[in-house]
Amino acid sequence: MDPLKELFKAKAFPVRDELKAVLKEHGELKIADVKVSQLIGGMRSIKSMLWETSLLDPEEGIRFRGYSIPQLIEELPKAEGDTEPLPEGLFWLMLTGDIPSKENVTWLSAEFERRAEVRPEVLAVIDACTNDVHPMTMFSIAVLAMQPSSVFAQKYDEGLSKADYWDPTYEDTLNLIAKLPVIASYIYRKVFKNGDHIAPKKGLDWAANFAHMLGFEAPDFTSLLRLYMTIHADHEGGNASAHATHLVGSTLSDAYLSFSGGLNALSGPLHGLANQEVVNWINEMVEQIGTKKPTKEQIADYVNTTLAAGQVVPGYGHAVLRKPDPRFSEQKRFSEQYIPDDDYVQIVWKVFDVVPGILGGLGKVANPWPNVDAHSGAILIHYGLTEARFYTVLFGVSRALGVLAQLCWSRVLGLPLERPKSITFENVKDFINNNKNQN
Ligand code: CMX
Repeated sequence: MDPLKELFKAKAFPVRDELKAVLKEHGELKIADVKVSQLIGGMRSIKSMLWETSLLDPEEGIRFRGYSIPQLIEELPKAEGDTEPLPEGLFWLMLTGDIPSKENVTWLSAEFERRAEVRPEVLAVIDACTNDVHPMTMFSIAVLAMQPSSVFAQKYDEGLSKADYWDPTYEDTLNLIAKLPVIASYIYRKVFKNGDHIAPKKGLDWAANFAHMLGFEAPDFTSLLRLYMTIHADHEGGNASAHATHLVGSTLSDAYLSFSGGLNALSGPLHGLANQEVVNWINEMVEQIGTKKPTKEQIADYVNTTLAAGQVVPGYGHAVLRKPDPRFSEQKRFSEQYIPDDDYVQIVWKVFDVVPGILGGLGKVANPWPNVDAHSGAILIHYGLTEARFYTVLFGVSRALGVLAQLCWSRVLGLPLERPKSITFENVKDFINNNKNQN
């Protein structure tokens, strides 16, 4: 058994036993009530799911296994000469709860390299898509096209004990994460670089190889991608991509089917597609105002036009966060360090100065602050990755780390089929009337 699998098993088995005992002894203890506003309003904040890999605090932002993003930047192993963390380290942490050593992540980089080969049939499926198919749709299709190689699906067909579900899920997880940069860069080069593909290079870490296959060799871009892949990886279980992966996975669909479900959720403009929308929105603003150096007043006018048209300001607001997203702040920190004078970055910072005041003034927006998607496009544009339609694919590659680490946990803990209860509007009104009569 490989060292990561061994450690995961050693960590997870006692939790599995403890979970069973807790369920037996405290299963009837009430943890939350549900309000009518939550039932109608997208189940906001209802505690109804286990998610081991990270936890989101409305004020503090995300913590991965208890570590905030600044702590991760400090403590996760780095590549030689880089100050940004290796995403392999975060995956190790999410799966085991331990900060890995440099040797651990070097092993994992090599393991991803060993598992990275993609079958030609899968690439042929991508090639069969016309270039007007959105890159996220192609990405999801390609993940589904890899499903026949699911170890879990094969073992399940052969007859697999429930106690062993976690083992082939771990294998699928590592295989899938290893292949995603190959698939994603294949899509990028097909759609935007005339199909001029770049073969993977031996001996690189996961994100560095991804940067190489995309066609970006500048060391600063590689650092950026390591940071990007780390900070987008997980955002607890309730967000749409995580929850969709979890929901599909709860039916014992394998990692490929489950993750494709997650990608489809990430493709919506209220979720991951917002990183594309932010850039489109800024481009339209620049075109309309006629300058790459708009004043704050000009930006404010443009924001008001967006709102007056009944549209949202992309990159702002969040269902849980009530402060600027630490993932936004981390990208701002990177930009201040590497590219402070970039025009696009300057616009993003000016938008940050203007938008919270306007959204806050509406009186209905729960969180007027920027989220992760407000900043990412500006940095990518600086380094020459200008094709906004591709941005959510980058988010998706990173998101795999979190949702698939969790899928391993869901399998080892034996989490059951998800089946919440829906009721009709008639039921809600009956409930309200009964409640009135009782008071
Ligand atoms: N611009 C304009 N209006 C906004 C807004 C924004 N950025 N954010 C919220 N609102 C509005 C909502 O549309 C809603 O209006 P109505 O009552 O008229 O329907 C009202 O404020 C209340 O919404 P909320 O409780 O503050 O926010 P929700 O939890 O319902 O939605 C989110 C959260 C992210 C969908 C919303 O803030 C939004 O649409 N933001 C823009 C899209 C975006 O950046 N999404 C990316 C999120 C991060 C990610 O998942 O990647």
